[in-house]
Formats: sequence, structure tokens, C-alpha cells
Amino acid sequence: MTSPAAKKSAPPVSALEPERLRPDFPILQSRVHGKPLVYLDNAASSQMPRAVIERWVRYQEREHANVHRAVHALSETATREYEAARHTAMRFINAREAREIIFTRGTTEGINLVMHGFGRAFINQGDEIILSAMEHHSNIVPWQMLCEERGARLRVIPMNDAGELLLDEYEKLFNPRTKLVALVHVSNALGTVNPVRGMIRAAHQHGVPVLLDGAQATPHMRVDVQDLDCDFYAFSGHKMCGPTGIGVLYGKAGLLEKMQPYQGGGDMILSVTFEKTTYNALPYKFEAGTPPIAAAITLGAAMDYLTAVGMERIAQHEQALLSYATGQLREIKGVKLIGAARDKAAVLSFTLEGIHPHDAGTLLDLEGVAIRAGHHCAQPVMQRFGVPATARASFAFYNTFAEVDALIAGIHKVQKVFA
Ligand code: 7TS
Repeated sequence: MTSPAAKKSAPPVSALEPERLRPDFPILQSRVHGKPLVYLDNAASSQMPRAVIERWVRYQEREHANVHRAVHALSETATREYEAARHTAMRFINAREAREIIFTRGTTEGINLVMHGFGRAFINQGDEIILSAMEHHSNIVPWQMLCEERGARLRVIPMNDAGELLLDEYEKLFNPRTKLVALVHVSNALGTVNPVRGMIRAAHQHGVPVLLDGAQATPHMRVDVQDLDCDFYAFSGHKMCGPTGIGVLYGKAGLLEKMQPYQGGGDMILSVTFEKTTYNALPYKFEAGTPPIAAAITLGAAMDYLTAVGMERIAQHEQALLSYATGQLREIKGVKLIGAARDKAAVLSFTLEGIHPHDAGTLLDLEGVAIRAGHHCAQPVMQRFGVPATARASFAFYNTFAEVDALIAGIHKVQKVFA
């Protein structure tokens, strides 16, 4: 079914040709409620191509052993592949050294690691942490916990009605008590791409380090931590065609070295006596216990896949999807877009007049269209825009213009049901 709006503007042509990549993704061939799956919940988690799935299988079938301990051949293979994945991650975000790459469980754990390792060491009574009004809960709650423990406080960068941070207000928040800026690179609820490079420069002029939450950036654009000059960068594997249970925390080596370990246990030590333990070198100091070996190696394969497709081409195609979908949504009466930043990733948060986002999501699902409805773990964003929840369509490079049409047709159907 094609909507009246869809007929008006022909889909643009994209250099990426997602139709050629889609056969790589077994799950994209599925049907849901008898309809072809239109997967538009990529900000929550993206899908995995066969080459990445096969990397997991190959590891389990032929390479599995514990890492960094045994002298036998399998353990050496597993260790080599695990460390190769670290190097892949280093190249993917252009870190200087492999020891600046710490494998974590995901963005959430990466931020919590910085809270424990950096926050507990350097943030005390009366100190301040700057966050933005569009943070995901995972970049709010850990800092709130630290503030409660230490008697520190949060300062929040406000945003305008388009969902753009007010940079003048940001500059005014700095004072000698400011100890950290913790900032989302790309908002999951609004799609806003924050001008982080300039914001980092401003923080550094005050001698304040910056942690970026890159969960929604690494799947969609080329990220260069040296060019950004961020001090920490956290992201998740499962949003970038990798598995769940794995993510990366990048940190500048000089800072990581000054930090306390996050967890204690095996692998993170050099020597242990009942009197004293000395810690291992980076990055192992922050990787206590048996790491998620299979997941890390598979994430390396996901990064290789994305690199082969090309991050620039991915960004360009997703921008074309965004502009096509935005144009179509704007033409539907009763649709209100939440988030209209000039620099935006392919996330469309919206409300439908008189229809709860959960009802819209449930009805769209019956059409095979998977979106997310809710507060997107960003309740302060919902409060800022005066809505309890939004419906959110979020795109990946494998999405097509025809899938945008299916979303639009689905929305028309939802409105008809509620009319
Ligand atoms: N930061 C941002 C900006 C996110 O979008 C998410 C997950 C996280 C942090 C946490 O990542 P995790 O892998 O540690 O869970 N965002 C979403 C979302 O938008 N819908 O589901 C999860």
C-alpha cells in the first residue's frame, strides 16, 4: 500500500543500494504477523549479518578456550583473536593504542566504569558534573549515585524546542568545581547530533575532561576519538551489528592509568598476597575475570563489516532515509515530530494526536513494522517536551525507502482505526 504522501515525492537514489546488502541479514527476510518485517527499531538494537553470525559460530566450533592463561594452542588462538578484536576496535575509532580499548558489557557498563574509576577518585564534596538535558538514563543515574555518595551535584545543559543544546548556557556552567562533562554524542530519543568537538574544546579550556556516550554514534557515522579529543568514549556492540553483552570503553591512557580498577578479580592483577595486590597494566586492569571472548571477537567482525560497507556511505544513506521520512511524516495531519535539530541522525520520534504511542506501536507491529514506543530511557527528554512517551522509528543502513513508505502507510492505518 502506498500512502498519498508517498506518491508525491519520489524516493531519492542512494549510492549504498541497501537491497544488495539485505540478503546478508537472515532476520530481515522474516515475516511478522504474516507481513514482511520492516525493522525500524535500530536505536534499541540492530541486526546481525551472516558473516558476523558465522564468526561467532567459527569461534565456538574451532577456537574457544579461555584467554591470557594457558600455554596450549587453543588458548593461544583465542587470546590472539581476542586481542585482534581489540586492535580492530582501536582502528575503528582511531584510538592511539590498543591499551586504550577496554572491553565492557556495553555503554552502560563503560559509563559505570568511569563513574567508579574516575568519579570516585576525583569527584568530591561540592564538585560538579555537567550533563545535558538529552542524556539516556545510563549517563544520568551513575552520576546521580556518585553525587549522592560524595555530596557533588549535577549541572544540566538545557536545550531548545528543536532539541539542540544551548551552547551559551553550556559555557556558563563551568566553574572551578567542575570535574567532568558527560555528554551524549547522538541522542537516542531525538536524533540530535551534538557539536561535541567544540564542546570538548570548551571543556578542555577549563581543564575538564569529557566522557562521550557514543551508543548512537558508532553505528551511523565515522567516529575518530583523536580528532574529537574526547577523554572517554563508550559504546555498545549490539547497536552496530554485533552481539549483546559486549561494548567498548575508550579512555586516554594517561587518565586510565590514574584510575582505580572497576572490579577486582582474575586477570586484572600482577601479584596478590593477603597483604597487598598490585594491578595489571592497561587495559587488563579494567577487565577482571574471564571476558566475553566470543562477543568481543564477533564485535570485531561487525566492525569489519561496517567498515567494508563504508561509514561514509552508511551516513549518507541514512541521511537520505531521514530526509525522505521526515518529509512524509510532516505531511500527515496529527503527527508531531519531537526533535528537529539541524544536525540529526536517522531517528524519528513522534506523537499522533489522540493516540497513545504504545497503541500506535502495537498496531504498526500488526503491519510488520517494528518501532519502539515509550520514554526511550530518556525521561527528562519526555518531560522537557511535555509528553509521556513517543513513538520512535530509527533507521539503519539496511533500511529502504520502501520501508519508509510502509511506515507511513502503517501510520495512516493506525489513524484510520482511531478515527
Ligand atoms: N546511551 C544511549 C544514547 C543509548 O541509546 C543507549 C541504549 C544506551 C546509552 C545504553 O546502551 P546499553 O547497550 O548499555 O543498553 N538505547 C536504547 C534505546 O534507545 N532503546 O533501547 C535501548
